[in-house]
Amino acid sequence: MPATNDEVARLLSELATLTEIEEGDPNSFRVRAYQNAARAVETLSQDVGGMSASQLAAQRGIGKSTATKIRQFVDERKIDKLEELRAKYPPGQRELLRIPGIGPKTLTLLKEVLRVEDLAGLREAIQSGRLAELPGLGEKTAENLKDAIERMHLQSKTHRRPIREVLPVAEQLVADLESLDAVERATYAGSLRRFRDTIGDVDILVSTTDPAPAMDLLTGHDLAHDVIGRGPTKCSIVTHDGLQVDLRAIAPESFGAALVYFTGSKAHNIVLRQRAIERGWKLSEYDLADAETGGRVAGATEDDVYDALGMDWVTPELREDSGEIALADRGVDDHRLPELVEVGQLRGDLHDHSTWSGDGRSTMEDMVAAAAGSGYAYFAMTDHAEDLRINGINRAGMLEQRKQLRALQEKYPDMRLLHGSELNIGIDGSVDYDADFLAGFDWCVASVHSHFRRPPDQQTTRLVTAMRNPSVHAIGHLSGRKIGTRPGIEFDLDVVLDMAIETGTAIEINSDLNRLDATVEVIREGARRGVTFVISTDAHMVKELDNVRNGVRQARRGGLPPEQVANTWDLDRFLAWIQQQRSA
Ligand code: DGT
Ligand code: CA
Ligand code: CA
Ligand code: ZN
Repeated sequence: MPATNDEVARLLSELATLTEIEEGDPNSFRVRAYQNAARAVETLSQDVGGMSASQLAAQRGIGKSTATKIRQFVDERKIDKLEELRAKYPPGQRELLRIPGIGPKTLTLLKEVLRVEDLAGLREAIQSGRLAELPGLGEKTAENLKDAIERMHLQSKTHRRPIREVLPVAEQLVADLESLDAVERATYAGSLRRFRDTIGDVDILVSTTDPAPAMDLLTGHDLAHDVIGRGPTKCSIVTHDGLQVDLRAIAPESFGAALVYFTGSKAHNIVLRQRAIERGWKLSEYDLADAETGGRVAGATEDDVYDALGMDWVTPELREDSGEIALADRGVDDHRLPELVEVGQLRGDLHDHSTWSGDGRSTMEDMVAAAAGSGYAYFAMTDHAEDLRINGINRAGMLEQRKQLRALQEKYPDMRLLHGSELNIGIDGSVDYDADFLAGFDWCVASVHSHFRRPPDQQTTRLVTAMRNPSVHAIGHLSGRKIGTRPGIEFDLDVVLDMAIETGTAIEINSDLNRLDATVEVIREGARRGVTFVISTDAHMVKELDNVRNGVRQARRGGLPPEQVANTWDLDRFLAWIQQQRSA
């Protein structure tokens, strides 16, 4: 398995995190060097696997010593320094860093003075009052930590982590397993396949008649910190940062039944099993079979299983027992699962950044070229507006960017380039620039980037005011949440969705895995009321244009049909809709 750039970037980030713990200083030279290198590798257009140490070191952001480490990983699939740090800071201890208020310094203090090396130890130290006695901590800090632990649900054994941290790992393991000759098919199941915001553990299934190579691969994988169980057809590992991965080998004739079983949800499965019983059958992870004779009814594919149960196949994103069963049931009159939006239906991306705003990582030219490569019919460049202090573009900058984008348009006769901006919704609902200047943009997304902790009625007014602005075509990442780290703003959903319909403003489904915003609840309700959505990437570099597949899965969880996604519309209809919004 050749090392991929993403994989190397992740290892370098891990190295940065561990070095930060080791040195107790986020600004240490080494920490910065690893972070810069991770970013450089992420945006590299060549494969690191084919580059020599000196070629690597010649890249901006990659130093000589880091280049050597990357080469070592490419050649040996390990980095000595990383192994050393991983051994020193096991998953239980690293987990403590997730708790707001615990940085590298406190972590070291906890370990050296109190011998606290995991969550259980920390809770004990808070409980017994030992923590409050630590120099520089005190009662107040102990109380805050206790609160933080509760708020993050870290107190339960089933501590969940944001999908952002899990999906890339699962995708890599699945790709590695799939590359084995003995494996016919590998896929992840469970909550990840249902695309939940947070994930307990990863469940991977492989279809094979020869399980050993797959078991060997996972238990010996360089992501595995510890093997917590291994049998002939089943094994479990814990990764270096504490994520559990379960692997099950399934005989091909049972693969469909196993996929249904392990995808869940539990609630969805219970209803399926009930339907099987009503028919005199038994549904298990092996097959759907006659309850008396054991004769097999179905099992090889999910389609077969649902079909035998008198149902249409249900997309994994909907398997939550929240109405999908009745919609899939062929025994119900007028049953019909909604037609759900698919990646291939999207004709444009409407929220994209470039190096024109400070946090963009690819040039406008590269972003546009990549979008054209995806076959899009339209593409909006929406760099940050001036009110965003660190990153925003002032008027002169915007006009210059517009000029350059118009010039670029000539190279792309088949893709309409829209000059836009991501505006900032101020505390009172106002946005950047003035009405005249705003009218010069082709397309604007407006988003909340500040003041997250105001009362709901104030946030509702804020959103409604922004929607009334004729230059605002869509509201970006509606809640502003960051999954697992920042709760979103609270607002009155009824009022906001009514206003979306009244003003014709679209609600964005942001494809960034950190965000996945609008939330499923918003999409579900918006789909029901006929609100128009857009699915956008909010890409800050070329690679992130691919994130659209995540936004689509989020939309599918909310049951959203393509008709209600404005960027599935053809160019003419899309442009006519923008015009209409302006004049409304
Ligand atoms: P998670 O890991 O907590 O994010 O959520 P899931 O849904 O991945 O749950 P997990 O890992 O416990 O189990 C994976 C799937 O396996 C689950 O969605 C349904 C199925 N499953 C697990 N345990 C049971 C069970 O006791 N009964 C039934 N019917 N299904 C189960
Ligand atoms: Ca799971
Ligand atoms: Ca599991
Ligand atoms: Zn953005």
